[in-house]
Amino acid sequence: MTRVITYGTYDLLHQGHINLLKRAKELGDYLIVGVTSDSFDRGRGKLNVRNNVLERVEAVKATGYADEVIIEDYLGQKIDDIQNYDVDIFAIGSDWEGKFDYLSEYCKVVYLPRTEGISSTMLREESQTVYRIGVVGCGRIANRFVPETKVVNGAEVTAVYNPDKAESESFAQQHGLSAYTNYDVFLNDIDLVYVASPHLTHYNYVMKALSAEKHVLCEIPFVLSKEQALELYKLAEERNLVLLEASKTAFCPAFGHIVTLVKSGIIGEVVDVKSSLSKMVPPPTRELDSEQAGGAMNEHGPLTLLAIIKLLGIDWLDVDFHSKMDNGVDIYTKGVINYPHATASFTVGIGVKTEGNLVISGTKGYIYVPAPWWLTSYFEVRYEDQTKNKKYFYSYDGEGLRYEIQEWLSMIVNNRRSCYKLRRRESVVIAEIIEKYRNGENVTEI
Ligand code: C2G
Repeated sequence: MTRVITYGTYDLLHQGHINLLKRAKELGDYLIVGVTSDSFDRGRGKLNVRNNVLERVEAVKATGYADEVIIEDYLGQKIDDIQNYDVDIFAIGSDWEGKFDYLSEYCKVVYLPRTEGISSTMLREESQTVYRIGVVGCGRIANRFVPETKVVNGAEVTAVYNPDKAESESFAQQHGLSAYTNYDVFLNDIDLVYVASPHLTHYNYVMKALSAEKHVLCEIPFVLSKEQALELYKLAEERNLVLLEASKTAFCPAFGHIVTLVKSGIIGEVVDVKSSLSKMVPPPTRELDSEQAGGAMNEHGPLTLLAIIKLLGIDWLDVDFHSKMDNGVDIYTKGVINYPHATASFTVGIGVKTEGNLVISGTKGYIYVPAPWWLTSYFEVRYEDQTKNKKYFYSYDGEGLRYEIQEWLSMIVNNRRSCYKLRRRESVVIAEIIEKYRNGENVTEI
């Protein structure tokens, strides 16, 4: 009996897939089909897959060509499968010509003709409205945002708004966009708004965008008070719009895995979370300007607090802060947040350098995420018995903004107003703690 194996994502299963499976089956007597897992696809940069793994497995089974369906979940698995399943022929479409020659050490490798004129990408694009994104602000993060949108299907940045004409035009020219200096006209010409302007302007821009029925992704710090955060989320809810805080770490796959590992109890009960982030900024810059809500807390509070809130929850008891000030802004702040059965601390610096790691301590072990933990790509779970330690590696593609953009679009397309990766109530608590700091509550100067 000749055993054949083939692999694929099989998203939005189409005639090209069916032809391929038929040809693969005809090569032998028994066909094994490896369907990629969702996390495997994310890991190899396929962020736009529409059907989940169960739907894709069902679609492959329904073709009637597969004698057996397996899940492909890790790099190198093909070699294991070929040996485990006693495979004679590995078959794949001709778009992979040459790429799998290394498997010929284990079995025969056949590249089958690919069906022209159809692909999952084409189907995704055909069935999808392409939203026009308008960017508010022309700073560093806005510059990084535009190229990241290009790897996510379903949206395209078409416009930029900045009250300063020269800045708006230069940004537009650089990225091939239309430049606007009138916010109302700008809002009229786009579908979605990404707010990446100076901190103190977020509230007004978001408010106006929601009032104009636009979905919004807003940079961190989202807003600087609990009341403003609540008001904006309420408005979004009333208008059935997506409002998402662009806290990029929340959406990156490795950070999500840390949260689920912790919640599943692998380090026991969490007793302490320590998160730290420092980035030195040379003057003169907005970050060091007290008039523009500069300071380490405003700048890095959102991400360090995100880690604490995601891991320990929103029911904190009290918080105190210790700051080193310079020219009216905190260049370093250390905060302690107490919970009923746990404690947490964070350190943020823009004029003091410190190790930027994340340590989550539990009753059975701890998780160590080295700097820069907020761009999570690697972490370790450590125990007293070191033989039980485990290391986790992830890719963190590009600037990492693609994950939040993908989530934002997915919420819009699927009509989801809330996202478990960053709940609205969690975002409100982050704004609340930053507000307490700004109001000088329990702040000691050092
Ligand atoms: N295919 C085809 N004709 C098309 C489209 C796809 O013959 N018009 C084939 C591909 O060449 C592949 C299979 O259908 O053999 C599945 O394609 P995808 O779902 O795009 O999966 P892919 O990303 O090619 O995954 O480990 C996974 C494999 O490396 C392949």
